[in-house]
Amino acid sequence: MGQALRALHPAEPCGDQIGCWRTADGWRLALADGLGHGYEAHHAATAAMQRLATTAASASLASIFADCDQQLLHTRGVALAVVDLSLATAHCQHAAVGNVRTLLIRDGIVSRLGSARGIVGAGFRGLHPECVAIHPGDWLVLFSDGIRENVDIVAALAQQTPSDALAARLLAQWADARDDASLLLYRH
Ligand SMILES: [Mn+2]
Repeated sequence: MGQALRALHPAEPCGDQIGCWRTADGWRLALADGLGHGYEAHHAATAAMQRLATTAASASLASIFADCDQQLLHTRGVALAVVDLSLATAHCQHAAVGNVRTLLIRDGIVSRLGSARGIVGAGFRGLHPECVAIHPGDWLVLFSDGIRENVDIVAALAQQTPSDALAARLLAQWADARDDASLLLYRH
């Protein structure tokens, strides 16, 4: 596991937030991008993480997203991706709303998991939770739209193991100069 956040303006809190929690049989990973940047974005993203931290891992992603949508009604709202990984079944459940990315990288092949249209906290449509198998050596890579779309993630992760230092180094290379940025790396 590795993670990094970078606020657009060093004097402001980061409007992107990452969560990693150990669950009964695996991990919950989440990345939220509060709309815009600065204090209001930070507040919304932090509220999403607090909600996810206290929601049972057994709850379905559909109910978790519906709950977060209600809880964030009075915030700016967030784009949000959540992965619930079961080590027992070697599968993960994934769902996302808005402009955040989740990639599954296997043997150098990138699969992009789906994200519904909308904003958590202001409504969304077409949430599509997916269940995908995870194999030894697979990477899950979550990042916000503060990272440029055209970066060569496969090459950057070759021969690497995930760490906060690696995430920080890649974020420094890839972060856009116009937004907060965040990157979460997991290797199975
Ligand atoms: Mn953003």
